[in-house]
Amino acid sequence: MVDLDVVVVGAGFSGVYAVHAFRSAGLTVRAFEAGDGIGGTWFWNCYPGARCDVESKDYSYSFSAELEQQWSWSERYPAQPEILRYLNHVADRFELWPCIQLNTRVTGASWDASTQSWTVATSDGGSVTARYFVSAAGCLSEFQVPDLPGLDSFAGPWYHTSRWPKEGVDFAGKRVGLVGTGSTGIQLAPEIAAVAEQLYVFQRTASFAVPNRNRPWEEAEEVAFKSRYREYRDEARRSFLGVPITGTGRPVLSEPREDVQRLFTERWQAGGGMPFLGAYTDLLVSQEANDVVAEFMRDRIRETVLDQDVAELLCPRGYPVGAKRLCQSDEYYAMFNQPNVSLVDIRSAPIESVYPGGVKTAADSYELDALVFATGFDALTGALFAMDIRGASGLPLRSAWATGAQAYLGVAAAGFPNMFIITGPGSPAVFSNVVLSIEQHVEWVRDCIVWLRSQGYTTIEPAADAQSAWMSHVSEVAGATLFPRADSWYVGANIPGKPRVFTSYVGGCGPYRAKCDQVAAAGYEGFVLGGAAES
Ligand code: N01
Repeated sequence: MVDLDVVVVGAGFSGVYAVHAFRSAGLTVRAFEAGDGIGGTWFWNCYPGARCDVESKDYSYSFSAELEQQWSWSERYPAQPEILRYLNHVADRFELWPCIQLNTRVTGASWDASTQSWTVATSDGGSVTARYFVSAAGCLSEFQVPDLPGLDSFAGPWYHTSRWPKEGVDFAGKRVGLVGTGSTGIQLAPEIAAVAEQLYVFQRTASFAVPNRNRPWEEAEEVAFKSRYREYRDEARRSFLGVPITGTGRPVLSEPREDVQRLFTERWQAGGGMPFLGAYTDLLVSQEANDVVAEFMRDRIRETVLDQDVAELLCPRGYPVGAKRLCQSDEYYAMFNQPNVSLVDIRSAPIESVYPGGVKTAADSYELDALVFATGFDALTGALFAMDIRGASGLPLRSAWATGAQAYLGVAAAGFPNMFIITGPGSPAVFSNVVLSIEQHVEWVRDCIVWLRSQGYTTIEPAADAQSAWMSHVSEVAGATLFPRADSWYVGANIPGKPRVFTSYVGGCGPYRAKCDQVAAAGYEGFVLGGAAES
């Protein structure tokens, strides 16, 4: 006898919904969560300024019409504390707590062919067996700190944004160094600059950022929007990004220049990244088209930042807009006009070491009281590899994916029976409104398990040829776009030694959903199904 039908790893947006969906389908389920609260990304990344760049009305569950009608978001873009409150509300409302074990990290999971079950080991020394093992550990969970010589000798405190102290940090009157200028660094920097004596922003690569134009969500607007929430969700499910976006439907290169300037200006004023890059059909597939939007954005930096040398350094070059995640901020560029903020170019003069009093680059030394790393994550595979996952014949997942992650439809891996990955490599998750993708994945996995039981099957795993055909398709679709053309976490370039592979599906949420539905309707085509368990 196995202990449970399903073990879920993690209790972020994926794990919380997985618990609800599986339990509602009559399955016994337990989610293990390493943190002392639920929320995943939104639990750990509690640095000042943390805010989602997808609008609240989209970045929320759609599975319950009552939930979406009764919950009120206060702002256009939700801040981290509000998202955390929302997830806790969901866990209370649907009484999920009995199925969630906090303060417990999953350390390993191994497949036992004789019992057709997974044995899952946890950090408290315990273990449970389950028919299915579902990772909801997230794509951006394993944080990375650069291996800087001398970091241990630093006399002041240092922080990574993804492990921010819950009690907060007081930078008042301090000289602070911030390493990393991606989405996280850009959100955090103005918050530090508002209180610190001096902020040094150590920039290796300049990022493109569009304005948020965040604002309160007015009651009248909310009421009007909620009157057609269901239709809107349906549109979102069929859309490319998981958010309905209206573009011109035309390539930028065929448009009169004045029209392009006018439309980009309108969208810049309105704020938000998705409407901006969705304005024309060729921005993410043609370098020449992308250059048009890139130059528009560089002009906005030049007109915002007073010191033109600093502005030029902040102008991103050498990769297409959107090939690194497009950042959003209303304050970042203007912050460089403050006298207490300095931009340090560590591309031309890299950080060489950390000493007790600060940071030394190839060009200069910077006296610091505190150091902050907004240096990102070992994305997509990091959290999976952090567990010792062993499939059929004891094969470690790490070995199976040594040359790059492989997953059929982004949800299951050959050689790992009865294992599912929510937002896995090969899925559109990180290129979409991830909450909508999570719901689609979880519901697909739930329906699959329910169907297997109804048909008397006890095992499922992808056929190797179906998996490689899917990953070839993923790669082919990506190759027709500009997405793989930057050194980003999308391709693993931020982690020394990681194979450079673009493993996200950029063919759109709607087409992806249709493909998953078609596979299910054909009796889980491309999967190998096994018969009755021995015990
Ligand atoms: O991480 P990143 P992030 N020395 O990898 C620099 C999501 N997110 O935490 O570009 C010096 O994007 C690195 O420089 P470079 C979102 O999906 C969403 O900011 O490698 N610098 C870069 O500047 C996002 O994409 C939201 O040259 C080093 C930065 O650190 C993802 O999380 C908010 C370095 C890392 O940027 C990750 O974002 C926040 C080194 N050794 C995050 N190593 C919203 O919803 C790295 N860097 C708004």
